[in-house]
Amino acid sequence: MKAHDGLYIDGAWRAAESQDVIEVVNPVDEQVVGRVPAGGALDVDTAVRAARAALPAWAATPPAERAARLGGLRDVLAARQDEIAETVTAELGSPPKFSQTVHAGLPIAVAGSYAELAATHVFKEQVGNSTVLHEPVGVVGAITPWNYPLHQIVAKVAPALAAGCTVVLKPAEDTPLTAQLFAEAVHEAGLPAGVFNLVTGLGPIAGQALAEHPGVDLVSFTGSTAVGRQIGAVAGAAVKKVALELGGKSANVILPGADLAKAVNVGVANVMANSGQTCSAWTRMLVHTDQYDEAVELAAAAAARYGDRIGPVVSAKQQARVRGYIEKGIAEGARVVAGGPESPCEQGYFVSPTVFADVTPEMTIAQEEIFGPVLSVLRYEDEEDALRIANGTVYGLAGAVWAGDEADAVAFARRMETGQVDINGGRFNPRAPFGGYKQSGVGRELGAAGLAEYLQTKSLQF
Ligand code: TXE
Repeated sequence: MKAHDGLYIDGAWRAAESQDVIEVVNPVDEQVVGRVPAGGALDVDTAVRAARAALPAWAATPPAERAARLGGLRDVLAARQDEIAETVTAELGSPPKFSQTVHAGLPIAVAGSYAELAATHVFKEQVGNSTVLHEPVGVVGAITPWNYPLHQIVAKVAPALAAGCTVVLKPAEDTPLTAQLFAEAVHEAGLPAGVFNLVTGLGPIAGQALAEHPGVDLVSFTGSTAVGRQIGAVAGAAVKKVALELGGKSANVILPGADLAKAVNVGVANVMANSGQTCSAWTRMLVHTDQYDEAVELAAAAAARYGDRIGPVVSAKQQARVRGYIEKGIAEGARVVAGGPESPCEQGYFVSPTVFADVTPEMTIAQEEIFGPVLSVLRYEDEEDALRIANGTVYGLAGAVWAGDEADAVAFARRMETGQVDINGGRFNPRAPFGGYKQSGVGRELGAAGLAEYLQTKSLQF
């Protein structure tokens, strides 16, 4: 696997000040697939200075031209789709087909959507005697996780560039090779030097230095709620803008009258996708008590069919974490009906697709984000009970409602405290706003709402 031994700063690959190195491990065979620099505070400072220097010219570039550059970036990503998929598979361990369609396909669509939005967005409007200008926020510090390595990057960098901001990216230490490939694509697309900069490194070192840097105007973070809280505190103290996309514990609510088999099968597929490492995954399935036993049986059968078709989780640390949650579920009295804590393979960070029955709302596995292929099936007595359970966590990222009558599903969805809800299956829309209620985050990504995060407003009165 190709790996650069430098950082991409001011339009070129440069040696890091820091001598530290990150070894990238393939989660399937535990072999090292690349080594990248672990940048330090000095490297972050160099990158932020480059982004600041590039800001005035990029902010003043007409939106149509920024749109054209983003279109070029989309085309380079599309031309390199196979390479992206291979890189993600090498460092995340995801099955090749999933890497191709989702890990590579989705960010290409998102980059394309921002090429269009940059061209059509209203950056200047007249309100009575005022001209209202929507101006770039400035230098963006983007900190991304490993679960969707390229999507998480593009969902921040594309709208930031569309808005006229410049960016320093600190990607997850588990998946820096995809980030390097993205930097290559930015270069190939001919974006001006300094508009996008990449500092690979560790969270508490490079990530923290970026969040704290006074030259950063906005920190956009996706990751754990614990780190999000720290970054929010740092940003709050400095009165700088912050966008946080954090964890979830989403409910898949199956109302009586829904197509039960379809709702359960799609629900299991949703949790198992990407080995459960999706913040919006429907990790709690809520079923009416009359249909509970049938649903559990269907879910266990569906999970068993997944068997060897899901990839590993990202790291030994994540595998241990997920295993800990499965053991905790058993200890608290939930019943394993598929999978369990034992790894199905001798080598690699694999976790068996696991389904728990007899889960009650207050159990740890029904409250905390597991981030592995683990589904909890809960029972409810009536719709009010279902709503109370669905809304009964600190999170509010996503969810699903299934009903015989779509209007019933919509009525229920409107009462859910969550940022997005799929109705009778739904289909992911890369242009619809994505983000959380409650402790799932602050701000939105994707579409026009995602672009708005990177703009600030100025009014001129006449
Ligand atoms: O996350 P971290 P981890 C959740 C999920 C998972 C758990 C832990 O539940 O099991 O978080 O994953 C950087 N200052 N999600 O440990 O640590 C880090 O380098 C600045 C949900 O991987 O939050 C990486 O780039 N940055 C999620 C990014 O933060 C810091 C996706 C995320 O890592 C930092 C991933 C610090 N002090 C995990 N410490 C989602 N919402 O999609 C770490 N980082």
